[in-house]
Amino acid sequence: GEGKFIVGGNWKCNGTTESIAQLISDLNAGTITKDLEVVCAPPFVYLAQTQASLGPPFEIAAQNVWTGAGGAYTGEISADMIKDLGINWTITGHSERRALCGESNEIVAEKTAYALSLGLKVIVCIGESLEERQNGSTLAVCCAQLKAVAEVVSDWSNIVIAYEPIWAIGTGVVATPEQAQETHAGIRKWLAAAVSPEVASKMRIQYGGSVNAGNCDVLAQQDDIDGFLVGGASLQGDSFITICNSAV
Ligand code: G2H
Repeated sequence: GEGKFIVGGNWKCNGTTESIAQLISDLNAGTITKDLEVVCAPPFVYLAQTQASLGPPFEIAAQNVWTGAGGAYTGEISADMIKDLGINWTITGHSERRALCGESNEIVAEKTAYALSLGLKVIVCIGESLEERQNGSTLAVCCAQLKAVAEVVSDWSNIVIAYEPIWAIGTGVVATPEQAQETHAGIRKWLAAAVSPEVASKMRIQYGGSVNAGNCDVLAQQDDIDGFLVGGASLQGDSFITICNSAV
């Protein structure tokens, strides 16, 4: 794609005050040699700590938001609150939330649209299961996930798509560069037809799923890979900095 390379660090449900202080200190001490965007997503309870200590170029994201404004939604966090903190990003639709918390394509789309309506930038996660890949429905699944978004969103300029094949998440089984490139190209082709050629060419599509310091370079060189969403390796400052510096 045409946009600036963008790497996300999805810290998931990990960390303590102490470990996060160490990670932030390691990130701040790291040397980023490339011109890219970097967004770190700590657990909600560590957002304030991260905001107080993580310096540029690192930006901060929430890992999830509620579908709309606040109210009687015990245990939820609204996009309004994220915006109120001065945080500009959220992730939506991570496969762990789709699978473990029952978030449908429609719920993910609603969350995405609401966050965008407040001016947040959104990393929307999509991806297929192993069974879906094996039965040849990878692109159909990814495009159905995006179609739900297209039904409620008209301006895609603040969206980044993270393609994360579920079988590659946290498993150590990374998609091959060819598999990732093929799916990214298919997603971009769908965007061109279903949304517009301009949105398609500008869209940043991140790859996620067992990205690490050793496999990032060859993935980053694929034409349609415009960044990464990194889980496990984002918890180690040196690995995450290496991944950021794979930006092309
Ligand atoms: C995929 C990814 C981050 P990991 O979930 O979103 O995690 O890099 O640990 O596979």
